[in-house]
This record gives sequence, C-alpha cells and structure tokens, in this order.
Amino acid sequence: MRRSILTGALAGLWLGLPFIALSLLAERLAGLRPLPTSIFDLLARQLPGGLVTAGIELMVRVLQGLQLGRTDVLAKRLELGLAYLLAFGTLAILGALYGALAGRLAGSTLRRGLTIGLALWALAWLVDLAARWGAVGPLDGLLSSFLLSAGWGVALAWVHEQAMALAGLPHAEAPADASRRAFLARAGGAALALAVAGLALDRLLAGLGRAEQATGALPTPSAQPTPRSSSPRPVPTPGYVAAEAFEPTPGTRPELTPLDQFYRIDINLSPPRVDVAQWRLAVDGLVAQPLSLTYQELLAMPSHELYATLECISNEVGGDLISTTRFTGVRLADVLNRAGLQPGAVEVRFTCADGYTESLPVDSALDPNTLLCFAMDGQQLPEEHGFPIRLFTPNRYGMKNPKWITRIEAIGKPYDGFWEQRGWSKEAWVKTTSVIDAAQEGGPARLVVGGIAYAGARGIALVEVRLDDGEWVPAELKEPLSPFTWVLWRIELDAPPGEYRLTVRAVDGLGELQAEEQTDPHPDGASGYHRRRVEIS
Ligand SMILES: Nc1nc2c(c(=O)[nH]1)N[C@H]1C(S)=C(S)[C@@H](COP(=O)(O)O)O[C@H]1N2
Ligand SMILES: [Mo]
Repeated sequence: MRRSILTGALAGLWLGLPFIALSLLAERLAGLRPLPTSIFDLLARQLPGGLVTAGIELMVRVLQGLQLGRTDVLAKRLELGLAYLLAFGTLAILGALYGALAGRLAGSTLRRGLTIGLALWALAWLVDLAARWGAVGPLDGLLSSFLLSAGWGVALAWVHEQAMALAGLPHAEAPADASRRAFLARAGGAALALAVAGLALDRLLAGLGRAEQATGALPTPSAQPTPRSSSPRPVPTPGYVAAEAFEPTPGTRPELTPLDQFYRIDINLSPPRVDVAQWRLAVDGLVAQPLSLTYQELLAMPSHELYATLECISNEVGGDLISTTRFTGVRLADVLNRAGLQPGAVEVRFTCADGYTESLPVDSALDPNTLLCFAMDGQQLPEEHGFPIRLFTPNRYGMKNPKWITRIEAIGKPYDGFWEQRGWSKEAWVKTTSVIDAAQEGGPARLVVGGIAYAGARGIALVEVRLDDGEWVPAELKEPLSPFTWVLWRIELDAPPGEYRLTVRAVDGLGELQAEEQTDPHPDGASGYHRRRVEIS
C-alpha cells in the first residue's frame, strides 16, 4: 500500500511535467488557464485581504531587506515558484490518492486512468471558477484541459501498473522485469521529451505572438504645456537648478527609468494577453451615449504626453517600487465628454482584463492630466504595463492606475476597488518621500550626497540633509522633468574623517514637511525618513 501511494505520487509528479508544459501551450492556442495560474489567482483574489496584504508586506520587506535585486522581479519569481510548487504538489497528491485507491477502482487500466483524469479536470475547473468568482469569463480551454487531464490520468494508471508489477516481481524473473523496466524508462523519457517540446513550441509562439500584436506607428502627441491639475499646485517652486547646470552625484538613479527597468506590480502570474483586434473599450454607465471604442478609434483622438513618476503603495521608504517615464495617451476627460457624463455620476469605475477594478472621483477622472495611455517612454505599452491601454492619474499611488482596461463606467455612488476591498486606502494619495541614492567622499573631508524626492503633483520645494544630529542643510534641486515627477537633489558637505549617519527629508510644494513617523505601507503608504551610514576616511 505504501509503495503504491509513493509510486502514484512520483508518477503524478513526473507526468506533471508534460501536463503543465502542454497546458502552457494550450493557454496560448486555446485560452486554457494552466493549473499554476488558477491556483495563484485563487490565492491572490480569494484569500482574505488581511492575509494577502500581510504576505505581500512580508515579501516586500524581506526582499528589500536582503537587497538581492529588483523587488518586483524577485517577488514575481517567488510567486511563480509558489504557484508551480502548489500545482505540482496537487498533481503529486492526486497521484498518491490514485495509488491509495488503485486496488479498489474497478475496470481496466484505461478506465481507472480516465477516472483519475476526470478528477483532475474537475478539480482544475473548480479552482479556476473559484478564482474567478463573480467574474466568470469565457470557459475557453474546456476541451483541451479535458484532453490533457485524461492524458495525465491514463498515463498515470499505466505507469503505476507497470511500476507496481515490477516491484511485485521476485528478482529472479528477469525477462518480464526487463520489458517493464524498458516500458517505464520509455514512458519517463517520453514524458520529459513531450514537456520539453511543449515548452519549446510555447516559447516559439510567444515570439511570433509578440510580433503580431505590434500595432504600427503610434500617433504624435500635440505639443502643449502641461495644464494645471485639479489638485492644488502652488506657485512655481523657487530654487530649482536648471537641468543643464545640474550635475547629479555619481550613483544617483537615472532621472528617467529605462522602460525595461520600470517596476511592475499586479495581481497576475503573467500579464493578461489582450488580443488588440478583439479588444474594445466600453464606456458606459451614467453617460448619455455609451461607447465601444476600438484601439484605432481611441488612438485617433487627440493625444497628449507627460513625464510622471509612479509609486506602488507597498513601497517601503527608500524602496525600488517607484519609477519615472513619459506617458502618452488620450485624455480620459475627452473620452468621457464624448460619451457625455450624466449629472448623477460621482465616480468612474475601471474594469480590467485581469478582473482588477478601481475607481476615481469624477474630478480626478476629468483632470486634463489623467490619461488613457497607449505608450510609455515613446514605446507601445508593454504587455506587463497594461497593453493595450492603462491609466495614468496624478497624485495617487500606482493602485489607482489600472492596466489592461476593458471598461470605463460612470457610477452614481462611490466604489471600492480591488485593493480598497482588501483594506487599503481609498484615496491613495502619495505621501512625500525622499531617498538617499548615493553618498561618497568628494575630496578631502568632503562628502557628496544625492538622491530623489517625490510628492506627486504637490511637487518638492525643499530637500534637507543632515549628518548625525547636526543642522539640516538644504540640498540643490534639479528642475524636474514635469510637475508630476520626482526631483533629483544633490549636496556637498564638510565632513572630517569619521562615520556618520545621514538623514534626508523633504518639504512638498504646499509647504508641508515630510512625516518623520515611521509607518508601514499598509493601509495608506509608508512614511518616515530615509537614513544611510557613510564613512569618511
Ligand atoms: N489591471 C490591473 N491594473 C493594475 C494592477 C493590477 O493588479 N491589475 N496593479 C496596480 C498596482 S498595485 C500598481 S503599483 C500599478 C503598477 O503599474 P506598473 O506595473 O506599470 O508599474 O498598477 C496598478 N494597476
Ligand atoms: Mo501597487
């Protein structure tokens, strides 16, 4: 019995290789959602919000503490690892279950295999439906997942039978032994070969798919000054150093984040693939004239661009979940005006291809700097950043900037979006933050320091640095790329040899000093001063 269970578990696991590899292929060809994806989606969407939040906070803190590399990339790898672990674990458990019951299941090997295959099929769909609870999309992949599950089950039954027969033979019975051994070796090899072939084909199609989705030339945005945002922005901040005259301290991050280094955060194992030919942007709810816009229709509207910084609300002070780029898109206000907002509308709700939802008050939605973006850094929106369309809205954390938007709906009462339902801030206003990127010797007894400061469209009026508990000394501020981006700062200080603790703080454009009190990211963003140790020899 123990042997049978162990054999079942191992066979279930090994046959999981082709099962999962071919599921990935079926995802691309037939819209199947592979088991690891369903399991991950179930965890991310259906676990209690407090648990998910605690898990994310722990992950972000550990990753940023260990400084192993980019938090967003490592976090996705961890999530991917967890999803695959759980999927293979499920297959091993089903295999073990088969091993436990094989003796009692009636019928031929084929029939027993089909039974366990059906069990896998049903389980996979249960998980998938539960993951998408309340938002059941098309049940693509019903047939392909049946074939794959049945194939896994039948192979499991055969392999299990041969392995058990082999185990039951006394050592003397060499001939039968040999043919069974050969069968198992062949089956194992075939499973592996199938897995490798499936993965290879999937990668190949991934490359082709990318080329297909290329949508041709993007429209050129009209050149015009950035209009004022609805949130108050005071008189232009004095004391900026002109861009040409500003020399960042070596080691300061680039002012414009290279697109492939722009942080990525979302609730998906892999970004949803939106077929742009099928995609429509629905604009409905409390509007005079509901719209259904194609990608080309949207791009034909007047486009605008602005430089802006985006920061995740889960970012720790000094963390790397913050980036700056140039967003290009169509004003959400233009789209809403085309549909005609009814007077009863108080918020605009966004629904996304991954089931994510968010909302903005009408005044933020009508802000001329709230854009439905089709490009970042002048490039067609990358898949992981929301292709074909994502939102940029000033002053709020990343969670208020939905990606892969499919529907925009004017609604008559406030709505809590995905993260708000899980206990995060509804307004999600960005907190003022400042970070030391670089601190080093700049000649005898001189210390040069540099970094960034950010406060959304409130702007940064002042950055100050101090050594240990000394005086706060104002830093030089580079003229920012726009009212919506972080500000680069630098400073040189006299510092006799010794070891120091550097602290930085900022004052926003409204004259408000950055909060010193250290708080966790949950529920409305991290606060506190960034500090760094430095030694002058
Ligand atoms: N559809 C969708 N949009 C989303 C999310 C998501 O999970 N799904 N995550 C939000 C969060 S929490 C952040 S921080 C930003 C990150 O945008 P980026 O990946 O382009 O940096 O996307 C937001 N938009
Ligand atoms: Mo976020």
